[in-house]
Amino acid sequence: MTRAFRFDRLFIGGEWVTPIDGGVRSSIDPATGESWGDVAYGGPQDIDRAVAAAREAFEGPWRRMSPWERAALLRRFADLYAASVEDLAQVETRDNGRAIRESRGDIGLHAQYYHWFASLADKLGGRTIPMDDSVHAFTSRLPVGVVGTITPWNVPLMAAAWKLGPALAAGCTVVLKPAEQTPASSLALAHLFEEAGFPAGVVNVVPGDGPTAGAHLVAHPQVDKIAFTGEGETAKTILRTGAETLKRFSFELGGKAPHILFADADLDQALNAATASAWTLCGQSCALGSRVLVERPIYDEVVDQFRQRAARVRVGIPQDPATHMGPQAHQQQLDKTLSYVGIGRDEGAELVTGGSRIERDGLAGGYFVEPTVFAGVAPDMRIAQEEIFGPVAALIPFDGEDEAVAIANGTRYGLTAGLWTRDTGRAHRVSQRIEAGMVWVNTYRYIRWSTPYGGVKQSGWGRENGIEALDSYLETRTTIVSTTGAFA
Ligand code: TXE
Repeated sequence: MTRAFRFDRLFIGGEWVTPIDGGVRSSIDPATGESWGDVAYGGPQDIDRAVAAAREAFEGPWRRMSPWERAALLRRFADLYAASVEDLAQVETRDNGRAIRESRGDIGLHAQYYHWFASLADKLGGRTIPMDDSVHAFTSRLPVGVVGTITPWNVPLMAAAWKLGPALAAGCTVVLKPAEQTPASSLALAHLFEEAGFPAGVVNVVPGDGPTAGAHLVAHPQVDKIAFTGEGETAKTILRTGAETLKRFSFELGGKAPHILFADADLDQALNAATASAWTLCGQSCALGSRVLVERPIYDEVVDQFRQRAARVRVGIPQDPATHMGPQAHQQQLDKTLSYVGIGRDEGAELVTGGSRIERDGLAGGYFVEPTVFAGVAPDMRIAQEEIFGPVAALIPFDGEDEAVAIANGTRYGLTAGLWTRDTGRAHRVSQRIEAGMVWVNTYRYIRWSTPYGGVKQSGWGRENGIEALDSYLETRTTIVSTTGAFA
C-alpha cells in the first residue's frame, strides 16, 4: 500500500476526531477470522456532531458555491480516486474479502461515476411553464439538504459512489454511515474528500452500528433524506423510524434475479455469464443471477457444465491475484449461506456440488465456502425465493416462454434479470414481460454510471445512476410571478 490511511478516527466537519460515545474496535479480516486493524465507530452523539457539521456546510459554503465550482471539486476528487484505485482496492479486499482482481476491476470504474455526476452539477435547470400573460411561471431544482447515506458491507465503495455522486452534484451535504462489518474503505474515502479540498462538513464519515448510530441518523430531524442499500426488513424498520420526520427515502434492497437460458442461446456465452454470476463477490451482490432458469432441452447439459465449472473456481486468499473467489464477508453471512444449503437439501433439491465450508490449510480460519450448485429446484422452494447472498446457484427447469416469465416474476423481488436467446423477437417479448428494474439480454451485470439501476416490487424505491438518480436528491420549486401586480 502506498497511501497511509488512518481508520482510528471519525471524519466530521473536516477533522479527524475521536468518538464521543462510540469507540475503537477491531475490524475482522474474513480470510483469517482475525483482526487486521482498529477502526473508529460512532454513537448517537457522534452522529449529532456529523449532522450539525453537514447542516452548517449545507446552509453555508456549499450552498454559496456555484454549481460549476462544485463540479470542479467533484472532478478533482474523481481524479484523486482514479489515482488511488490500488490503495482503495487493497483496503476493501482486506476488510470484506472480495478477490483483489474483482476489487481492482470494480473500483477502477468508480472515478467515472463521480466524473459523470460532476458533469451534471451545473445543468440542473428547471423549466418555464406556459400560462396566460398575467403570470410568469417557472420551476427550479433545489437540493433536498442533508443526506444520510447508509451502506452495506458487500460493496461499500460502490454503494458510496452511487449515492455521493448524485448527492454532491445536486448540492446536498452528506453523512455516510458504512456497515459495521466493513467500515475501513469509507474512511479511506474521507481522506480523498479532505485532500480534494471539499469545505468542512460537506462529507462526513461515521462508521457505526445499525440499531444505534444508523437509527439515530434516520430519526434525526436535521436529516432531510436517507439513501439506503441493504436488507428489506431493515428498510421497513428505517421507514418506521423515519416516519416521525417524514423525510425522503431511496432504497436499494436486494433481489433474487432470474437468469433465463433458452435452448436457442449461445450456450457457451450464457454459461460464462451464468456461472460468473453465481460466484462473483462470493455470491454477495443483489444483482447476481442466483436463480438460473434453464429450458428443459438443455437442462442436463447446463447442470453438468455448472458442476464442471464449479470445480475450476479458484477459491483462495483474496489478496492473491490468481484467486477467483474469496471468503464470505463475515461470520453471520457464512452461517446464513450454510444454513440455506441445509434448507435446500431438506426441501428436496439435489446438491450437485459444493455446500460446505472450506477448511483446508491456509483457509481454515476464514469464512470460505465452496461454489455450490443445486439442481431440481422448484420455484417455490425457499432457496429459490429468499436472498441467500452466498455462492449458491439454484437451477430451475422450465418449458417455454410463458413458464419462464411466470417463474421469473414469481418472487417478491424485482431488481435485475437476464435472458439468453438468439431469437430477437423473443428477446423483446420476454424482456418486456419481466418485472425488474433492469433486464439484460445476451449479457449480464452490465452496470454503468449512466444506466438507471433500482428495483420494482420489494427490491426498492427510486433509481441510482443515470440522470434519474438526481431526482431523489432534488426538490422542485414552482415560482409564479405576476406580470401585472394585480391579485386575480
Ligand atoms: O443488512 P442490513 P445485513 C441482504 C443479504 C444479507 C442480508 C443481511 O441477503 O444476507 O441482507 O445483511 C444498517 N437503522 N443484503 O444484516 O442490516 C447497517 O448498519 C439504520 C442485501 O448486514 O440491512 C448497514 O450499514 N440503519 C444488500 C446497513 O444498514 C441500519 C446488501 C445494511 O445492513 C439499521 C447487504 C437500523 N435499524 C445485505 N439496521 C443489497 N441490496 O445489496 C441496520 N442498519
